[in-house]
Amino acid sequence: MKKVALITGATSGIGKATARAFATQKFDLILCGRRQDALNELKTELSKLVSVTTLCFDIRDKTEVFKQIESLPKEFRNVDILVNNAGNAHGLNSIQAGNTDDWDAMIDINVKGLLYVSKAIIPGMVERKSGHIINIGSTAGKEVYPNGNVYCASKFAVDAINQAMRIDLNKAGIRVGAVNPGLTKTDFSKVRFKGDEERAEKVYEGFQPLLPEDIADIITFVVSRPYHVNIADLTVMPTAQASSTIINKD
Ligand code: 8X3
Repeated sequence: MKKVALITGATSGIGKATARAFATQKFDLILCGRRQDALNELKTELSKLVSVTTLCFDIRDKTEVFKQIESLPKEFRNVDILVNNAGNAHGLNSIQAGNTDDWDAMIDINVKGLLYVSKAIIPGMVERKSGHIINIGSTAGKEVYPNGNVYCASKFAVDAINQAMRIDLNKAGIRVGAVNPGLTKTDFSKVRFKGDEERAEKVYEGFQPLLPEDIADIITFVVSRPYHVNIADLTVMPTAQASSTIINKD
């Protein structure tokens, strides 16, 4: 049977790679993001393989999240797979030097935005007693590292929400699991360092980081297990990474 997948943060990085991987699995796609032009571009590419619709909104905007998801055309309303991917880091400063706007952005996007989207999708899954939620966490949600403070806190929250969803949705028969990537070469560090490409590049120098396609491949594996198999929590790092602070660089 045809499956419908909704991916947040679908216009770049892990979200975009996951959209491409899901299209090869013949999942119909709801691509969510903040840039309509980038959404349109990906829609044009993937429409050759599957049915695609786009929703352009900022997951920080609670009203907009519900409005957009409620506006889905009938054939996309029954979401089988929700990939809570949208999230980012802003700044890498000590707690005493942290910028409160950065803190707001990380909590609003990584935690509250994830909750709003989930809240809009979960009732349908509960009604149908079927669905799969993949929460994209991070190694930063398993281990706090220097200057990671609020970003780590937001990803620890994702870890807690992932566990909580699994408990609360247990009776509804819904699969819930997290994929927690370590260092992955996306725009993540460019966003964290506010467009400073040189500094961002340095994060991934001297070793082979994960690529978004590596994570997309794993997400595809997770969602394609038989329905009685729920991969609850999966952490993946580059071979060169042993922890958030131990990286084998040339
Ligand atoms: C991305 C991994 O180590 O840059 O969430 O925080 S890390």
